[in-house]
Amino acid sequence: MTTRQSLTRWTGPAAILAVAALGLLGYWAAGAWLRPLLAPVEAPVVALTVAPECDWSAGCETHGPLRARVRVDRRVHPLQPFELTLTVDADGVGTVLADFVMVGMDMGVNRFALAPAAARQWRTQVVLPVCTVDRQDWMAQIYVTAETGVYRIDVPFLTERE
Ligand SMILES: [Cu+2]
Repeated sequence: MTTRQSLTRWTGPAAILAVAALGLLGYWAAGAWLRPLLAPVEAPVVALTVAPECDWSAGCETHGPLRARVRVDRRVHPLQPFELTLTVDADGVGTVLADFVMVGMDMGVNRFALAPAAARQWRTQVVLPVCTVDRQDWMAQIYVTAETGVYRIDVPFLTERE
C-alpha cells in the first residue's frame, strides 16, 4: 500500500470521528450553557428588594438575608447594550440569571446568564427591546442560586427615551 492510499484509507474514518467528537462537544457545551437559561428557577425563592429610590447606575444594595450589590455601567436605553454586574457577599454561588420584565405586560423572554467576572462577582451584557406602548418602567429580576437557597433580587428601573 502506498502512503497516499493509506492516508486516504485513514482520513475518511478520522474525519468522521472528528466531526462526531465536535458534534458531541457542541451538544454538551450547548446543553451546559442553555440548561440554566431554559430551566425555570425552582421554588422556593427568597425575594429581596433594594431601596425604591435607588439608582442602579450608582449601585443598589439588597435588603434581607443575602447581601448583594447590583450595578449597571450606564443609563439604560432600549436596543443599546449595557453591562450588569452583581457582587454577592457570599461564597458558593452557582448560577446567576437576570430576567427583565414589565409588570402587567408580556415583553417576551429577556433572560441573561451572568458569567463569573471576579471573586464573588458576576456580569453580563444586556440588550432590552423597545416597548410597543412606550413604557419605560422595567424590573430586573436577578436569580442567585447560593448554598443557602435561591434568591431573587428585584430592581425596578426606568429606561431613557431615545
Ligand atoms: Cu412594554
